[in-house]
Amino acid sequence: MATFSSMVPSTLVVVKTFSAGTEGLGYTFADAATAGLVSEVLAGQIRGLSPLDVPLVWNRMVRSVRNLGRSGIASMAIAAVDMSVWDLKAKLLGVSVLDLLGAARHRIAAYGSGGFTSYPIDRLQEQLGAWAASGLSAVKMKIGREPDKDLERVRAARAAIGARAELFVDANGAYERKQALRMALAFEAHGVTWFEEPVSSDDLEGLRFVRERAPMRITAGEYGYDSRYFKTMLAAGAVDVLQVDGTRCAGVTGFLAAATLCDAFSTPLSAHTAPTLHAYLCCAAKPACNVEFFFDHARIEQLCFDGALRPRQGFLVPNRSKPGFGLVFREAEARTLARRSAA
Ligand code: SMN
Ligand code: MG
Repeated sequence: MATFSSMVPSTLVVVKTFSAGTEGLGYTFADAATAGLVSEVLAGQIRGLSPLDVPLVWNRMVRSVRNLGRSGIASMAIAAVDMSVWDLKAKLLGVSVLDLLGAARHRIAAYGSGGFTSYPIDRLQEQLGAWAASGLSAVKMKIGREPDKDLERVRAARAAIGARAELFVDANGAYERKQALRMALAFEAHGVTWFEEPVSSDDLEGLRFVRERAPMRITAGEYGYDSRYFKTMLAAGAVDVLQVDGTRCAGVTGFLAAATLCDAFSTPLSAHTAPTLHAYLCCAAKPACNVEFFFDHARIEQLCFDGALRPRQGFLVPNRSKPGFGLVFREAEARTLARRSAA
């Protein structure tokens, strides 16, 4: 477990599982308490099970957190272990996770995500402009902390990227319903094509209200920890694109279940953060439309893992020549970096 300071401190929790001398690797971005839950609760539940029987392993873990609460930290802990078991299974079979799951596509579009509200305009423009120039077909910025400044920031972002890329905005639920709608109509003039969490994602009627009146796609789902959450959001007609985060919704297994729901509701799926993990999953999941290349997680993946993916001409391409997720944990470097970051 290692904490990296940046705009918001991100803690990387890495889980190793073992079978027949082979090591599986999984991770999540979560509170440090997640690591304790893995070692104190989950490890004892799955010891001795076969990594080939992933659903059995997953069910054991889910059952073991019944009285702790299935969402939040417990779900993120299960996510890291589940990813590790999928990685282990693929390695034992000598294939990449994408070959194990079967590919629906060979590469997936990545969108650059950063543009934090704490950035001054020049930094915002530099970051988004560089992503657009590198070939990413969409970039995302944060809005909503100071609503008075949002339009000016959106205008500046569009000026920096020109017509090269789509512009996405993420309000993290900062607006009231009608305020969100007014902003959506104003953003349209700057070609915003994706409005994430215009109102709180707990307000499903509010999301639907904005969705039915705004021209761009309305998206949400990043706080989804289980299938019931996603099903409720989809059934409410709240989103044009469902955002799913496998590091939160109980891993590869939970992500694939969400993808099946997206299929059933004819709704595209976008992966939230953790780009390397999600590149593999989005190439396997039929309804996937893109992966978020979230600046902070991409940076941590690059620092901590050999084999972390970077976009090539706007796409993430899983490495099918390596077993599992193709990652090697740079443990010593990660520990040093985390210590330095904490100092
Ligand atoms: C986000 C929230 C929490 C962690 C990472 C990223 C953000 C996003 O809402 O969608 O990028
Ligand atoms: Mg978001």
